[in-house]
Amino acid sequence: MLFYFPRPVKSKLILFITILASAIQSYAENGYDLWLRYQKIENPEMLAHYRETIHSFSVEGNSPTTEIIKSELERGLIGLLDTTIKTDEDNSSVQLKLTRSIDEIEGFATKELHDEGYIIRSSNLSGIIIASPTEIGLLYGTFHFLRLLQTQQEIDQLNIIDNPKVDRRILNHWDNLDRTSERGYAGFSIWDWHKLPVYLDKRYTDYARANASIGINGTVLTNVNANALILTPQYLEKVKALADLFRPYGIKVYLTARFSAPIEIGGLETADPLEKSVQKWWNEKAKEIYSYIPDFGGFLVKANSEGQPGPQNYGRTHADGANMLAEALQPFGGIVMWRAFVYSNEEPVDRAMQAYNEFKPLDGQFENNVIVQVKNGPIDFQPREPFHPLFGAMPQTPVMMEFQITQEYLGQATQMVYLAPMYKEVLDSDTYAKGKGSPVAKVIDGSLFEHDLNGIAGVANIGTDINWTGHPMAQSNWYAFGRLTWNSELTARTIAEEWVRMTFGNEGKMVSTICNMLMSSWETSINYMTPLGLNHLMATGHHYGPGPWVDYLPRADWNPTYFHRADKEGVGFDRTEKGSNAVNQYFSPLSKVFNSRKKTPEKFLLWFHHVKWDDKMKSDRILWEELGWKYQSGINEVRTFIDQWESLKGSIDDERHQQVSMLLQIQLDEAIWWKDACMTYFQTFSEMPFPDFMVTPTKDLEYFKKKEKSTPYAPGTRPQW
Ligand code: GCV
Repeated sequence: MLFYFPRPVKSKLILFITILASAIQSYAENGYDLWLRYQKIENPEMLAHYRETIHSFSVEGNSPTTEIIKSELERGLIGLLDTTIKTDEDNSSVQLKLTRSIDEIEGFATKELHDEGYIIRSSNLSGIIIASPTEIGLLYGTFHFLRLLQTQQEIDQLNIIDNPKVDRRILNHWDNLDRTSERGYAGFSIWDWHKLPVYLDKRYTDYARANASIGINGTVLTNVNANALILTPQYLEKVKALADLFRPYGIKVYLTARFSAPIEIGGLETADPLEKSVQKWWNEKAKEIYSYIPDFGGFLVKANSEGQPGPQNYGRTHADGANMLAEALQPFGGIVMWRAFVYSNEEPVDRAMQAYNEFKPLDGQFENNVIVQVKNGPIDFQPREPFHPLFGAMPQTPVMMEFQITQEYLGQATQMVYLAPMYKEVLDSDTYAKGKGSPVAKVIDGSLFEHDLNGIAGVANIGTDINWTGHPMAQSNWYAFGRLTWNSELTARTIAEEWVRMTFGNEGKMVSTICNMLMSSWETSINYMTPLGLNHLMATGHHYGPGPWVDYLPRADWNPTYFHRADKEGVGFDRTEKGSNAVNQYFSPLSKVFNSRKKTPEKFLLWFHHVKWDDKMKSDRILWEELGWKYQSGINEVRTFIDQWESLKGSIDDERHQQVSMLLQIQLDEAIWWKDACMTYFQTFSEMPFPDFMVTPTKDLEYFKKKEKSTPYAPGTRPQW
């Protein structure tokens, strides 16, 4: 059909199209594209150089994964170079070649490459070559190459060999079947179970693509507080639809297994792992799952923890439970990730010690396809924790890391807190398990105790919000988690810089300003929430805002008062030999360092010591003043973020600039709330005046106690609580 527009209509139409185009332009900056925006290279010389170097590419092979590679390269190169790119099928004159024929690469030994690894080489004669033994490796190499362009790197002398340090790089979604997301702050779960398996939301592909771009190769779709229904045929069909979609991106699907599933969906009377009927049920269930999903990754299990059923309900051990599931999965190559996040109500022992006490004696008793998943610290994803003493303590058992990407205790989706420095602090911590030079990173990549099974999990911060993560800056945590799971040696700053360049652009001042903000944001948040080793001071249930006075919960160790132990004398949990003796769960010399008031780094002081209010700190201030100093510095630092961000107005699209501005204002209000509430509360013990340098709270304690109760609908709350 042909339309004819008279002249004035035509020019109006052109105007309309122009307006529409610019509207689309600003819509495109709503954050949905994450770090894969592929905007045209800003630097004209770089652009010219890249255009000259790459105007055609070829990809060996013809499979769903190679199709993804081709379309990613086309999308990336056309976007970044704003020019036409040829896909050269006959392979003759291409400048960018992707191949699996590694043997042909001169001076290179195939054994240098892991299955998912790749090389990227450039030479004047033959252009650029990306090679890997697998198609997934080629996909990773593709994203790496595009990242080089996105961050405007030189590509003339490339000689990159890149292998993942950890094999299982997994997101854990705490997503429920009703689409709520436990500790999720970015809307609802992206899994639309109701419409699956027929309706495949475009988000699923975009999710897989984003994950592949940072090397994530596994996803646990469901909450560890599990629902057995996910294991029924009706749901397995839905899981299969997702697994089929994720497969060409190298992503395996895993599920959470509710330990009592044989009773709930199997009609058995028991879930006792030593019962033959129960074992048979799981064996058949595993077989059934693999009939839907031949490359199913395995189970993640939370058992006998926070009310979840488990082997101890039948007087059995965690090893008995894990091994039963492991045996069911063994014929198919699946694994069990058994969580060590356990603590008991009946146990009078320091909560920080319970997981170690429970699991260490089980070392060596697990089947070889079981890996114990341990949170980064011994309590529960607090703003800062010393590393979990189980890292290094179970030499005969593979142990994997569980980080939290979603910011349950770290400002949720209203605060900018870049977590890579925290991940790094933990990964780089020396456990001394085999003497000096035994960092956590080496425990979890399997190299310290020579385990082939190894992994890192991160509790996802992804939801239905248009920008995926709620806070635009929280995308950096998803990105950083992926990059560090691939290579724990990258620095937090390097990762921040990559992310900023790809997410906002390459302009120098903007890059350094945002990187500076990100890099100090974690320490800042600790300062205004839980300085000097304090922890778990959050309000109850949703953990949003301060509630250090909470002492009425049914379990002692759910109450903030249990964790800070403030009294007239001082504050902090005595975990020294004279106290709970948790220090002795660490190897020497750490146990000695943590046992000593003087040697313990001040960042962990109140974690390990009960310290007098008037005790002198390194700064020469007394503890009470130091607390005030930290809280006030946190606030001052947020004010600096606001100024820094304001200085970038005009260099970032208005939409995201405004969003972050508004959120920084909320962050400032929340920081002040934290300082005022905590200092007012702790003053009832210290009975000392607020220090001069601290802005005096204008409200009394009753006000803050009421305020804590005024947010019953804060997001992310456990639906059952
Ligand atoms: C999934 C903390 C969280 C819970 C979470 C639990 C866990 O207690 O508040 O929401 O439950 O950790 O990791 O199992």
